[in-house]
Amino acid sequence: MATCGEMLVQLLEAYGVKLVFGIPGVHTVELYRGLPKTRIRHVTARHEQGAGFMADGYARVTGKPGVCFVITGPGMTNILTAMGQAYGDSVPMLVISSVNRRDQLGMGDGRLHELPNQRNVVAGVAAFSHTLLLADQLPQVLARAFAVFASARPRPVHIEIPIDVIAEPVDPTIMTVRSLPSAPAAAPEAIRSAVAWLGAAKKPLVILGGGAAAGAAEALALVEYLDAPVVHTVNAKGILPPGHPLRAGENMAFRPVREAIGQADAVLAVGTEFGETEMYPDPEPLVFPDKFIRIDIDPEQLVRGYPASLPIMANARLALAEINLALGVTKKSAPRSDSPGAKRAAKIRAATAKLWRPAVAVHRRIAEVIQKSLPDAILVGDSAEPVYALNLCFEPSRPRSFFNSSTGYGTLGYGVPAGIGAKLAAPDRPVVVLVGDGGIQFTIGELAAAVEAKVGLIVLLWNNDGYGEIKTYMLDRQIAPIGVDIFTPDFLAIARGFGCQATRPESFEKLGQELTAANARSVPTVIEIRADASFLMN
Ligand SMILES: Cc1ncc(C[n+]2csc(CCOP(=O)(O)OP(=O)(O)O)c2C)c(N)n1
Ligand SMILES: [Mg+2]
Repeated sequence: MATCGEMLVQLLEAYGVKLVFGIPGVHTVELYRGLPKTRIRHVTARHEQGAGFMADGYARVTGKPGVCFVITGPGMTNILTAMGQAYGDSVPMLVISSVNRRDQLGMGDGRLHELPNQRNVVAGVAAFSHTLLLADQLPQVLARAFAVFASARPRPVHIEIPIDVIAEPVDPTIMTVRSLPSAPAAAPEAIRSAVAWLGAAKKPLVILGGGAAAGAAEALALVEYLDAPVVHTVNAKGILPPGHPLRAGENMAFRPVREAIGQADAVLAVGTEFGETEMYPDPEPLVFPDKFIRIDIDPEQLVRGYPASLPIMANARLALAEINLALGVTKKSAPRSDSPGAKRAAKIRAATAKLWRPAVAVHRRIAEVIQKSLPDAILVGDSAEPVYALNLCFEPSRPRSFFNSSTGYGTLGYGVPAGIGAKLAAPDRPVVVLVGDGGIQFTIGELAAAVEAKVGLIVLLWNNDGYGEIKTYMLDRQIAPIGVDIFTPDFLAIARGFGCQATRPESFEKLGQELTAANARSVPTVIEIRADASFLMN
């Protein structure tokens, strides 16, 4: 007879799970007992928050849920921040934790790792949080989790298993995977209305959000057919290939973008919640035309914030494919730079670029070196100056290749561990982490996890000796900059101590060489750029 814990890992494998991120403890060892009988690889983090961010990075690159094993109590509270980031950015994640024995739940006896009402603590950052009270219920509860990942708004799911239940023998014949529902398609009448509006529009505009990445090819074909300028969020980057003439730009805080939205005669927004960080730091309200179509998998999202005049509840790919079919969009029409839509897009782009802060230019040059040395790189960012700059201008080679924690929940400490997850998801692609000296200190221990997992991650560390963004914010508001000029350690020595390669290039040319060399290694490389380096000033 197998135990509940052993069956759990077998079921995970049957659902396609290849990697689990975690830190074992006496409360979760029974989850590990069965692992050697599967092909699931366990990647050990140095802090549960790191495990959660790794799962997040893995999920954003693959579109599949990242899975974590954590202990009751501190393991669970440690991973909450990562779940918060994944919740905010609609990332699929499965967190399996232990919890105290059933007969001890809620008793407050001071048991090891006891966290009163653990499930309630987690519920706010999860699609659902479930306590498995009977081992036989495992197949149903796991199927519920994978049903969310298959066909609902992606979000973290938490399943906690009492330590007596994990060790219980179960009947293997009932431990089976269930057929999962397919993603929802749109109502035919909604598609007909959308087609009528879009087909008749003279000045359409399309806003793409992270949810549209699921239908990237369909979205690209549609905007080219419509000749519609495209505004996209950070998580939609890459849906339009680099240099695409219809790219109008990002960040809806900029007046030229806002005006273009207001002047369009039909707007289609796909898979976006119009989050505040897409309009940061100046979230003036947007004005939409009467013909405002939204496609979203989350019905509530369609009536929040900017409610659509034509709400379409569906998976983005399915809805876009239906619209394309009805409009007769068969294949990609070659993008033309002299079309009316491309001219509108170019105007918005040019007017917006004039409003960027001067600091953007430095980070753009660094990004150019990255793209020249490592053209297909995935850029995983923390929440730091280079990230805000590249959110405005970077054009990755394809979707799911540029993401960071400056969006949504906006935590620090995401970059390094999320980069590890991304590299494990796409081992053949370069992964470059953009992180500041403040953010890296939150999760610097994960460099050890990266060395151990043999991931050739590239960490581009922007060192300005402090919480630069917050210092600027304080100074702009005539607040004395307290708490922002921080002591920063010798990062190169620390990186080497962890077993990483470490270097501080002093020219753009050297930076390019270091990036290329780093990409050939199977150990991580930390490349430090000092914000006051003289080569950046030229
Ligand atoms: C967990 C958490 N604590 C605090 C903040 C507030 N915060 C946002 S950016 C920032 C500065 C980060 O410093 P660093 O990583 O060095 O980036 P820099 O702005 O200097 O480029 C801080 C403290 C946050 N976003 N998340
Ligand atoms: Mg800094």
